Amino acid sequence: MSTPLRLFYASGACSLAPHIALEESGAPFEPVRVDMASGEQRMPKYLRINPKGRVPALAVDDWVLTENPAILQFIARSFPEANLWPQDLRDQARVVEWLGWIASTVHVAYAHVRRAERYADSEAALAEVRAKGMQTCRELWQAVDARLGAGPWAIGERYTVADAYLLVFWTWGRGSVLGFDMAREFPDWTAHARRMATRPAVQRAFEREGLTLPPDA
Ligand SMILES: N[C@@H](CCC(=O)N[C@@H](CS)C(=O)NCC(=O)O)C(=O)O
Repeated sequence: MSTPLRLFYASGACSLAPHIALEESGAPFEPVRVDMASGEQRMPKYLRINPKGRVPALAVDDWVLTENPAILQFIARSFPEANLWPQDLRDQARVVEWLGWIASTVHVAYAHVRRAERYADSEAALAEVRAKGMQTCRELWQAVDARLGAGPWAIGERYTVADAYLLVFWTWGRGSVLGFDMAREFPDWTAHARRMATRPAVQRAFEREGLTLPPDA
């Protein structure tokens, strides 16, 4: 790939997953920070890049790719020497299963708590959406924890982009929105996060985004 990739990301957002994947790939890339606090993702300049008004977006010249599962697969398969995408067909399907579940179910459950205004209008309905979202998140966090039990990585012995994606939701679990005690409630997921934290690529992405590596304090 001749032109460097540009990754549009926001600190601590789900764009952390492709940020880690790019660091793992060893390929040169330009990280472009989008300031979500000031609503930069909804401003015309960014909407020209991604009309959805969301991060991540990955650009090569004028070609722009959005949606984490697509971006993660694209990065992993563009740089095969980094071994972020398995060869075995069943293993590949398992990675796609994780990416699909995280994007369609885990992330969406979190949005019911963090972005309840997407799903309801009245104060009473918003409170219900948040409460139900919280319950669903706890159930899903338990389900992820249970699936990670065998480890060391999401699909077993091989590290893949699914592991980078999972780390986003571990950090959101410890955050103020969900406020889970990750180490106590989700020990296998926390062991996975700790393994992630030993990887230089993860450390570089966390440092650039100003995030605290697991375990935090
Ligand atoms: N389905 C998208 C979701 C992207 C998404 O919702 N990104 C959030 C950050 S984690 C965002 O940009 N939110 C901005 C907003 O809602 O205004 C993906 O997986 O890439």
